[in-house]
Amino acid sequence: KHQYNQSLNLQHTPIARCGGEMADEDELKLLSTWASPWASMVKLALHLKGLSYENIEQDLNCKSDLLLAFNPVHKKVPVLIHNGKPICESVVIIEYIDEAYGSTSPSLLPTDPYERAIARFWVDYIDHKLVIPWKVAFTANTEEDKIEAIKQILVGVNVLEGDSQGMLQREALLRW
Ligand SMILES: N[C@@H](CCC(=O)N[C@@H](CS)C(=O)NCC(=O)O)C(=O)O
Repeated sequence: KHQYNQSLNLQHTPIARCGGEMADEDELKLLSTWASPWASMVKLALHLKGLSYENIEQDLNCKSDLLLAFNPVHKKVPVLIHNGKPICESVVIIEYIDEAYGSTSPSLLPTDPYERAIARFWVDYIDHKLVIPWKVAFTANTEEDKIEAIKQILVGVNVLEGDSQGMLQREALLRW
């Protein structure tokens, strides 16, 4: 086992036990900015999972070596650093912490595969139809671009609310 770990340079790496518990020291650092909705989603997930972490605020106008080293592909926040290993992209991070800390905290995703697929569908929907247009509106250079992005958000919200109304009605009908 020792030789195997040495060949993979795993001798100092904490081992993820089955069920997701982490052995030895367990350190979580988050590269984020206060204004990032994607970083806020990760912070919310960390809080829901009851995990403590060190937040390292980033200046996106002058990106740190840490951010460039840990997210060389996109150079964006959020980045979670778990025991020195980076995980990028908010949804990937959230699913990672849900799996890595599966047995020690409440699950964020449903256990049923179909329900998981539905949850992922709405996560993707919110990202593309609400959060991305919100960022466009926030950073738009012209009033027209801003108005166009806000219109897209309103359409997205209507679909979301319409569906939740529909689901509530279906639930009520089923109970009746
Ligand atoms: N798809 C990414 C989006 C992350 C993102 O766009 N982050 C912005 C801050 S809100 C960023 O770091 N921007 C820096 C840049 O674009 O150079 C995720 O879900 O994590």
